[in-house]
Amino acid sequence: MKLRGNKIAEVSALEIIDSRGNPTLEVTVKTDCGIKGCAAVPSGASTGKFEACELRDGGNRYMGKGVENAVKNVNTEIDSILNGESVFAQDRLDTIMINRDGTGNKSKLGANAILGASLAAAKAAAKCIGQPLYRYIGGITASGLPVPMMNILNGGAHAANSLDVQEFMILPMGAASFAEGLRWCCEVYHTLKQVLKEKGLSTGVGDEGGFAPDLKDEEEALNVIIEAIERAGYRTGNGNEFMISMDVAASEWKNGNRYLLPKKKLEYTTESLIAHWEEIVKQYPIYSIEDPLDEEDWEGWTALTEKIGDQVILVGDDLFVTNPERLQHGIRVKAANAILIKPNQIGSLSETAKAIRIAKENGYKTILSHRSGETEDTTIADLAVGFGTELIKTGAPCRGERTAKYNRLLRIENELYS
Ligand code: 2PG
Ligand code: MG
Repeated sequence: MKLRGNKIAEVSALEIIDSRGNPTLEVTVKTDCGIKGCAAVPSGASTGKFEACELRDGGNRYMGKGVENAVKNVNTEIDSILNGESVFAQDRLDTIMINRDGTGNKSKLGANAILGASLAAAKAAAKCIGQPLYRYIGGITASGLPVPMMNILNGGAHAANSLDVQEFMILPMGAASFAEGLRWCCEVYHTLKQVLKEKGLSTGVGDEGGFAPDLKDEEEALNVIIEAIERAGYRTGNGNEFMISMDVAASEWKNGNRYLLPKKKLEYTTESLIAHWEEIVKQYPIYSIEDPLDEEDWEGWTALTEKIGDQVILVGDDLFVTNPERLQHGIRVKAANAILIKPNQIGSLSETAKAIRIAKENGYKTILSHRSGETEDTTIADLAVGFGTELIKTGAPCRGERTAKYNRLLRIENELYS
């Protein structure tokens, strides 16, 4: 069967701004019958060393962060090499762009340029068959909603406060539906605001919409979160309504062969940091810890996974950077038991799909994730449902670029089950 209008007629890009006021790309793929797919590319702050290259212009414009060169690469090279190709041939489209780029990290065309075109092509393909993106990606298997890992306290590189751990998240594990879980989380978020106010602490928010008060350390942060959960009428712990997760982003702490907490100026060795996480897991209802160690500390990761990997989910973000090869290495050395999936870390939809497939085949949990710099684009909500990732990390119920994803998931759930 020949599908009408599935050939790419034009790929174009526009420089837009993200939630931190930095420029990024919005890419549009137009087919020969005028169907358009459009995707905007997010951007991280605590980026992994092994991520694909986000092409930035340098110079004075936008403090060096302009993406005019990446836009030009889309409008010229990518437009010409994808012209006439089918939007349904996702693997082929991505391979054509990767080969033309020719570098190991997409630094010539820019991973931001390639990913934008890759996602926009998939969105155009979905439109060509009159289906939402999650259905195009997942077919009949796209049937479950991810559990939200809702960020409610920000620290680290995402906030100008005293907390060294980057993110504290709540997980409504006991909820019967996505909508119910989201409601519980919002109730806890509001209650936390009240708790912080009563303690005379700031209720200003960080980059991902979580509050950013000056708290002493992660223990104090976990205590105020538990207080908020209980005051909102819920319980924490296995089998109860809520569990808690942290993203340490420990690569930001690495200093030579030690860990130095940049704000508290506390120092750890790999061994003492492992002992610290063992203690935290013993004392608190922790579901997962993301990047508890540095992205190059493979031996530490293996030791930590061996010690507490049967009690807690250990998530590799900067460690794996959504890269199938780094994930395969991690599986071989038994490092971590979950992977954070950020399409812009690797720079194409096909490679993102491959990382998810490998993770699932090896029993690693998968978490679709936003970046700290986001736009109103909601593609990751559809990817989470389409690929069937167990979890999604997309910030607080605050700031439009975060709520856009939650609202998209509510609409998908409504479409599937109402
Ligand atoms: C992370 C992300 C998203 P950034 O570390 O997991 O929360 O942050 O986009 O700054 O890398
Ligand atoms: Mg992270």
